[in-house]
Amino acid sequence: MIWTTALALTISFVSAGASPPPVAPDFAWWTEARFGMFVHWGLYSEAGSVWKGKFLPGWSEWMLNRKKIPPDEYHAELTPRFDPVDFDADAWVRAAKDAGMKYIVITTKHHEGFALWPSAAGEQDIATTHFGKPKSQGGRERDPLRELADACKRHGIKLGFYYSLLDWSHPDYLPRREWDTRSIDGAEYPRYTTYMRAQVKELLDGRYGEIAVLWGDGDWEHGAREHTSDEIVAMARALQPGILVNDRWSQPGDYATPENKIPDAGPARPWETCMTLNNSWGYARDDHEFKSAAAVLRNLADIVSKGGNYLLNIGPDGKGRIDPESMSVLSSIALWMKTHSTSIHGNGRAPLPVPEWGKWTMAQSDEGTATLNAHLFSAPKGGVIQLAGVMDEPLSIRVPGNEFAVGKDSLRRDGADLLVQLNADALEAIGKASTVDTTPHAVIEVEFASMPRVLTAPEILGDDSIFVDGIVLRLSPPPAGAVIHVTTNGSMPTLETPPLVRDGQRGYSVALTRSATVRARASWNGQLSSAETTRRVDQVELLPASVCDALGASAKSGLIAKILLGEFEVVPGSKDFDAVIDLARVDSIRIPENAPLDRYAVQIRGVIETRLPGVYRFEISSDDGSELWIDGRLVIDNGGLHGATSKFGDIALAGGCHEIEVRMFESVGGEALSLRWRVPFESDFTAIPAKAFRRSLGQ
Ligand code: JFZ
Repeated sequence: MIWTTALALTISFVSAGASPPPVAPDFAWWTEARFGMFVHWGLYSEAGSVWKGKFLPGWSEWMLNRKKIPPDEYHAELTPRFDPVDFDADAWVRAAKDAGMKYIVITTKHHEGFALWPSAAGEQDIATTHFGKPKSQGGRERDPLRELADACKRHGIKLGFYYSLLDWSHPDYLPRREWDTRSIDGAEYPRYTTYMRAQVKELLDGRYGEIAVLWGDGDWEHGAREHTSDEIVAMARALQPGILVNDRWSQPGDYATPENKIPDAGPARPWETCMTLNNSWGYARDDHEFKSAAAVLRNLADIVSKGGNYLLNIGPDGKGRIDPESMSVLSSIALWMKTHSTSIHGNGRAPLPVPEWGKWTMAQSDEGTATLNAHLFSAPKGGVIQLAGVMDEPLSIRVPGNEFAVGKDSLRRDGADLLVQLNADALEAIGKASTVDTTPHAVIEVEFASMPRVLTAPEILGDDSIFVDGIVLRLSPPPAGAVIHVTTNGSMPTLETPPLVRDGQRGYSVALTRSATVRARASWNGQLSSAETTRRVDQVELLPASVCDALGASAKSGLIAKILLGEFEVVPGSKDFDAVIDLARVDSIRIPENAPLDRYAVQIRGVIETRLPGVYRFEISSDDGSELWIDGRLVIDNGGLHGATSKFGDIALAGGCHEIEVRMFESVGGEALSLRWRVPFESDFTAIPAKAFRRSLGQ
């Protein structure tokens, strides 16, 4: 009977409404892909940025906005014209695939409010055009998303959907554009979000098969609360397990989306640069300023060398054709990819400094080999490529697509560095391909039997900068055969600095009991690593605490919140809230329920109780700016106008009660406020329990 009970227990546990755990995003295919095609296609494509006969340079998909066209007039003009009889999904997908693009993200609905598929939720969709109208009504009854989804499946290309939260046409979308004279009577933004959820559900409910990316956009006029972003994203993950959700749903999302720019250093989290091919996302008839294939491929190498993805845009015209200039660029990219795709797909950051002649990328094979790919935008000085700190000999060095390998006779060691002396043939091949902007760059592949040992500056793990009694700094182990040299008086380590001995328990570490400047270098084969690591750590006093029980019975739990209405660009000072008499009580650091949606500032004050003495790390996340003060000291300045941004700060606190004050402001659009802490001797952040907060000492 026990098993029955157990089974019953198991069943009861499972059937107790335990919701399935959210499915983690599937980054494997995306990271391997590195390169995708963005497609902006809608009614704007039929206009081609021409309105009443006049061409408007710039973003054609913004023409309604930039020409201040009443939405009804815009749709009345373009809906009857949109009939992409030349749309050939297989041609689009083949063009992407040949160019080495392994996924396609298409605008299913852009800000104009036109749905590219037959949507039961909406009025402005493909079914209102001749192209999408049912055959019974004389239409062609075609669904572009269906045709594209089928073509992607046939060719093994992943499909993603762009969806705009912003909608210039929907009667319930607010705010209206200022030239839009339609009455707002009866308009309800919450009803618009119901519509939005219904449309996203249509896109992801399986009718188009597997959808690998949900690319949100146009989230800046409202916040996550209003967008019901949590609900939409949860629905997406439930309908499409593994789906990737970007950072434009007024939430951080799964990855960042820098636009038309390549970050100087790749963000730590997954990221994807999206970029136009000319100056417009949507088809723009008279815009002929297309990037060259060489420029695109250098962007691609740059992005991959920083661990990112590249989503390159195509804007098909109103007939469904990819214009000849875009096709020409894609064909040149395809030609380069035939020989060099292995230096892009599955590649990422390489453990080498950025060279002056171009970029390094690196890939590892399933068999364990590792290949360093030198993307040569220009001929290296003296024909020499330096593999800084590479301690192992490569298996081969070759110029893909050329009949010769560069040859290992070209190799020589210079201390801890490997040098590849390119011979005349190699230089000639590279020279032809790399010195002019119109010709795609050359690549040299350096293959190793396994991940090569690289002599780099040891990493000082963690990022602690203050301590009370003592601190142990741990360092990353050196490559096999190398040693670490560490000084704690700020002097530069030399070969004469005694090597750091590995401690059985702590590994490579340095224990400190007073302030110090720690510097570390590695050495091998009598050579020091060119780079070094420096960390300053300061010994500090504990901030004394007030005795909590001095608060007595009057000390109620919770914090006091004040709301100040107004337009801010910086965090207001504490005294700015003195005039506010309405108090709210909150049980944590968050936006009070009674806060308006936009244009306000919040002050939250009270007492926080720390059980243990030691260094506390606080992390505040806010949109827009915020500050954290403890016992009158500024711990975090996360000020300024910005999207949801997190910052952390450290402070040494005695065990007991400390005064805490958080101030933040929200301008318009997204809003966010949260605070968490990492307590002494712990390694992770945790939520601050409500019982740690009390009203201020004075109340
Ligand atoms: C948005 C759209 O408005 C545009 O039409 C296009 O679809 C592009 C991919 O996305 O443009 C943006 C969105 C966000 C920023 C800049 C342009 N931003 O956050 O800086």
